Amino acid sequence: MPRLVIVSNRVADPRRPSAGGLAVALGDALQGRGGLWFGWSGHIIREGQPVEEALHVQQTGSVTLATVDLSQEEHDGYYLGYSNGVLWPVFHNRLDLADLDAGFVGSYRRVNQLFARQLKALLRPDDIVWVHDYHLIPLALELRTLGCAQRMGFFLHIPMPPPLLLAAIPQADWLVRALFSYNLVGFQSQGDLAHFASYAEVEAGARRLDGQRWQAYGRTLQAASFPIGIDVDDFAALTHAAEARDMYERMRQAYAGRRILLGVERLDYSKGLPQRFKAFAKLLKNHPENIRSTTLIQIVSPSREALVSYSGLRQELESLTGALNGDYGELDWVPVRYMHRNVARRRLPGLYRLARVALVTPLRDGMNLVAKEFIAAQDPADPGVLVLSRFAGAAEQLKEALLVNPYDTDGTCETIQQALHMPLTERQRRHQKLLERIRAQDVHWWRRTFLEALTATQGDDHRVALPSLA
Ligand code: ADQ
Repeated sequence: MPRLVIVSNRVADPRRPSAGGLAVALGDALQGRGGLWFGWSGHIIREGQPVEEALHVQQTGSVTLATVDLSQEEHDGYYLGYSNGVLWPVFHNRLDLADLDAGFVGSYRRVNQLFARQLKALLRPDDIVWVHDYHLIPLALELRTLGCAQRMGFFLHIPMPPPLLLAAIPQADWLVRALFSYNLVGFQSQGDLAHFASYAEVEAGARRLDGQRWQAYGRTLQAASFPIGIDVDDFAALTHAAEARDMYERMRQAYAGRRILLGVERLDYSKGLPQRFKAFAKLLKNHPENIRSTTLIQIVSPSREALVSYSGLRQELESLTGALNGDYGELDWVPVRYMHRNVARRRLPGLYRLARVALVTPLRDGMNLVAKEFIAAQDPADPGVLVLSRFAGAAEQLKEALLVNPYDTDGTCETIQQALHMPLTERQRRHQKLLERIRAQDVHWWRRTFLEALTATQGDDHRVALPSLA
């Protein structure tokens, strides 16, 4: 079996207890066949440090972890500037937040070239290369330019925007050309695939060969949807372990007799947090029986705080929390418990299990794994209800959730009320179906089907001319 090479912006040591489901699943694949995981170390090069010191290679069992340091300028332009200041907002439909003309693309391209040079030296001819996410769209293009002919696949973890939104990025054509340097491109949903196909055909003149293959720029590309999942059994086991049970018991006592609405996510404007708080305020106003009997627990993990759009959001949430608690709070009850920090991964399932309703209401999301973790952590005899945004990739699969439009605060408020009062038999029926769905397409299924499809892609002339940067 050929060696597997995974490339992602950050490299996780899969054996660390803090590693999430994705790191563990990718780590399993690497352990199983031997492999290399390559990415940014998370460190910035010290001033005056020689560049050749910036590659770190570490062997753990049959897996090699290779990481590269970046300079401050590279990090700011590639990571904060282009990846998170241009691609992230546009791909999440937030053109208004995108810094389109700040010139970050130069650093983005230089870091992808640096990764390509460093990685090329470590590659073997029959390796299979699997690149992850928007930070590294042009990596295959840069590797091909250096003469690398290995089979290469790319998975986009975030949504693909509609063609006319993508077209607003001055380098949109270059990005799509770069995708054609891969043999296989995977998206989270059919909707994302349709957006890509439409851009490729209408804007880039690609010819569709069949349901999954397109021809453009002298290359043939296969593209399909591979919805990512979680390790359901592992998450269910975590739910029954000591830390999660302890969390469940402590919270059950602290919130005795109250129904919990729960939100858990990174602090990000794509997650629809202000809209959620407003829907909750409406719930208290329009359905006052929830006063004193219902609490919203919102846990937000710190994220990308160097960007203004993120620090502004933090202030907005703190102000909404203050207003809600000031308007509705009682001496012995606060409507919103807001926490800006991480919860230990092993304790999180206890919180999911306690919640009567999970609010997963992003304005846009590639998939959303919190929705799937919530389902896996429920007691099948007395399960909670999932309120899910129709704009999360997960909504394509999780049809038995209560789907909402998070921009519609009245509609979301009424759906939360419905979730809080859903009869037990309906909760059980919906949960059983949702559990079947996340089991059928779990993270192992995702990894297997992607790698099988990549391995089966037809050979192509892997050397493409470097398209000029628009
Ligand atoms: P994210 O945007 O980070 O991922 P998500 O899929 O929800 O979003 O994954 C978040 C993970 O972090 C979950 O495992 C969750 O448990 C954990 N987490 C979040 N907040 C936490 C907190 N406060 N404390 C502890 N843990 C917390 C991107 C895309 C998604 C896509 C994934 C995977 O944006 O759409 O589903 O990649 O492809």
